[in-house]
Amino acid sequence: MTLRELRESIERKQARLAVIGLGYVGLPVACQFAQAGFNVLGVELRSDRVAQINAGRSPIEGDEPGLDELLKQVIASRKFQATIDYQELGDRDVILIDVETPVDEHNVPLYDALRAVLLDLGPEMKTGAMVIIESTIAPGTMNKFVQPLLSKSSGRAPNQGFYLGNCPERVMPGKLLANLRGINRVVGGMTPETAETMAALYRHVVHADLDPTDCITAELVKTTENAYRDVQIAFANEVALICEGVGGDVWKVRELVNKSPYRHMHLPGAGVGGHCIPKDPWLLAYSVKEKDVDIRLIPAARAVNDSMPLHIADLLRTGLAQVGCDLSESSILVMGFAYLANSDDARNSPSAILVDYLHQTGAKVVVHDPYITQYQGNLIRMAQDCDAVVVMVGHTIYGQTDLLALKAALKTPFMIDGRRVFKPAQLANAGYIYQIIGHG
Ligand code: SAJ
Repeated sequence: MTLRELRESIERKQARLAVIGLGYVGLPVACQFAQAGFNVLGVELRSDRVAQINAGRSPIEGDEPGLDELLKQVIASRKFQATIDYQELGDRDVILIDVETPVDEHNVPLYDALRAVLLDLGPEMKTGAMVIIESTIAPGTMNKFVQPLLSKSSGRAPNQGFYLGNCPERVMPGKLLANLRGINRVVGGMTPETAETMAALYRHVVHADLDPTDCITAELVKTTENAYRDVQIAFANEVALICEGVGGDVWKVRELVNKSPYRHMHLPGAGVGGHCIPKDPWLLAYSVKEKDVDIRLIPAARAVNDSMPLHIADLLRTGLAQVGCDLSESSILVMGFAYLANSDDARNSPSAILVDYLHQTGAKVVVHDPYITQYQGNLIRMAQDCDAVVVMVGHTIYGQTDLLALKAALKTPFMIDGRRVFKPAQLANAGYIYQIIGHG
C-alpha cells in the first residue's frame, strides 16, 4: 500500500490498527482508536493480561475515569481484541508501539523491550505498514536504532517497504483518557508525508494541536519537556535549602517570585519520583554522550532532586538530636509512600529512598499511605510511641489529620513536613516541634 492509499484508508477508518504493549499507555490508546471506529488488535507479552483484557477487565491499577467502561464497550463490539501472537499482525496497516524505555543504573537507556518488539514485528509486518513509536526515547534513537533494526528484521527499506514515525505519549496516571484526547501531540515522521499521514490518524482521537515534524524533533521535545520540569523542580529545591540556611520561607518566596512576570517557580519538596521525570532527562543527556557536548545542568538537577529524601533524613537526625533522641534508636512514622499526591503509584518513590536509609541507620520505620494497600491503616494508631513523623507525600487527606490526636500518640511531638501539607501556625498551635522543608 502506498502512503497515499494508507492515508485514504485511515481517513475512511478502514485501516487496521495494532498496539503493541497494553500498559498504562497502550491500553487506553487501543481503546480510544477502537472507540473512534477502527479495528484494533492489541499485542501483549503477558497472557494473563490478554485474558483479562479480552474479558473486558482493565489490568491497570488506580482510578482511571472512563477506562473500564470504554474497554468493556470496545471488547463487546469486537472493535478491539488482545493477543500474545505476533503472527496476527500480518494484516495490520498501522502499528503503534508502547513499551517501557527505562534507563539502567548508569542512566543508559535500556531498549530491551523495544528491541524485542522490533525483531518480532519485522518478519510479520505487511509491506507498506506504518510503525509509530509512542514510547519516550533518546533523541537519535529512531534514526540509529529503530529504523536499522526494523529494516533488518523485515528485510525492507524504510519509506518504501514500511513507514516510520515517533509520536511521544503525554499521559499522566489518573487522567489517561482525558490526556490522550486533550493534550497537544508532536507527530514526528521519517518523511514529511509520513508525518502528515500520522496526523490524519491521530486526528481521529486527539482534540488538541497535532504538530507534524521530523523524528529528531519529536524525540527532543518529549525528553526536553520532562528535563525542563526536573530542572525547575531542582531549582525550587535548591532555593528551599538556601531558605533553610538563611532563615527564610521558600513557600512565601515562591509565592512572591511568581508574582513577578514570566516566573513560574515550581514546588520544592521531599524528592522527585515517578516513571517519567527521573528518567527522561537522562534520555536527553544520553543523546550527546558520544559527542563533544559538555552538559552539566541536567545531571546536576537530577543530583539535587535525588538528594532531597536524604536531606529529609538529615533534618530528622538533627531535629531528633535537639530533643535528645538518636535517629538510629528512634521510631519514625513516614506519611506517604506513593511518588505523587493522591496516587497509588510508587514507582521511583522518594519515600523508598528515605525508608531504606532509615533502615540502614537502625531506626524503626512505620509507613502509612491511604492509597497503597500494604500501607493502609489507622494513622493515629500507627503513630503510637513514634519519636517523629515525616510527611513525604502531599495526599490531600493528610491535610485533614487531627494534629492533636496525632501528637498525643507520638512519644515525641516532632514533625518534618516534606511537602508543606501543614502551615507553621497549625503545627505550632498544636504544640509540635517541627521543620517544614524550605522553612528556616
Ligand atoms: N514534583 C515536585 N515539585 C513540583 C512538581 C512535581 O517535587 O513542582 C514531584 C512530585 O512530587 C513527583 C515528581 O515530581 O514525585 C513528578 O511529578 P509530576 O507532577 O511531574 O508527575 P508525573 O511524574 O506523572 O509527570 C507527568 C509527566 N507527563 C508525561 O511525561 C506525559 C510530566 O510531563 C507532566 O508535566 C506531569 O505528569 C504533570 O504535569 O502532571
